Amino acid sequence: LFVEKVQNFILGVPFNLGAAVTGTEFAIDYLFGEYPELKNVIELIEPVREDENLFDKRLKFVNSVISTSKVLAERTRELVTSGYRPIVVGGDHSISLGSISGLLAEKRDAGVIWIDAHADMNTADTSPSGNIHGMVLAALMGHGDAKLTRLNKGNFLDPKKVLLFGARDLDPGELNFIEKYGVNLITHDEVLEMGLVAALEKAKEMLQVEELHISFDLDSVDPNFAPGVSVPVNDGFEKEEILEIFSILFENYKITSVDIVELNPLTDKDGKSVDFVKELIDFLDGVGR
Ligand code: NNH
Ligand code: MN
Ligand code: MN
Ligand code: MN
Repeated sequence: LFVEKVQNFILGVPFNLGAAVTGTEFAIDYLFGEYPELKNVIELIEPVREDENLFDKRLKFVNSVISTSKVLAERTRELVTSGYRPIVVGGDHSISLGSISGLLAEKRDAGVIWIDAHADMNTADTSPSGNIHGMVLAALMGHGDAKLTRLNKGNFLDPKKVLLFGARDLDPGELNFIEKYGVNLITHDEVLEMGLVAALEKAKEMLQVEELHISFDLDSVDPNFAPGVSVPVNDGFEKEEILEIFSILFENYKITSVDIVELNPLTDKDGKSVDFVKELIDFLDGVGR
């Protein structure tokens, strides 16, 4: 049997307005700038900068988030339709509103694993910060401000097809959300208790989908190994564990697309985080299908 290898296609999105701090807008240069040959194999999605109501503390920079996500959604959809696997490198996590909306426009039944210290399931009403990178997963399931939920044109994610993996910093509103809508959750503590392989077995039982999008937030990693993020949280996965998670997911599912987000050059130390992200991108290049 001849199985054609799915070609990865890297989209770089140097965007930071979904987060409170500056930094992630420099991640693409930080990653690819010193490798001109790599810069040839990535395509840049230029952030769209819109006028904003700076008094709106509930949905900060919402117009720019939406406009940028629209462009990214369109491009992601085209790539998926053409048989590519988009690898969307951020940028802050708000860009997943674009990548996942684009994917769902083409593949309505795909699931999502959200590997993150956080749940990103706040709404404007529950958010402690007003930062949209903490709201995108709720919006993709159809909850939150209409400005955000409109973006994917009703192709909402079914909570049963979403799995939060490795969360260790959940806000009260997010815990309610998870309970109320039945979102699948395996916390970082649970992974430590069960062991990684058993946790991924459980993930397989919970997430009964064929096609899967991996949304990888670098702050899921222990800050000792990847300090270069915007919202660090103590503990977290080790680098080898992340590579093992990706390997097993590629065995268990058809991986349609991947986000790699929240790399922040301004908080990185000794290039630890950027080296790890490069290693992950190299790994994705080598995967079999
Ligand atoms: N939960 C917090 C918020 O809504 C922090 C979110 N920050 C993230 N998410 N980096 O991945 O603002
Ligand atoms: Mn996140
Ligand atoms: Mn996070
Ligand atoms: Mn640890």
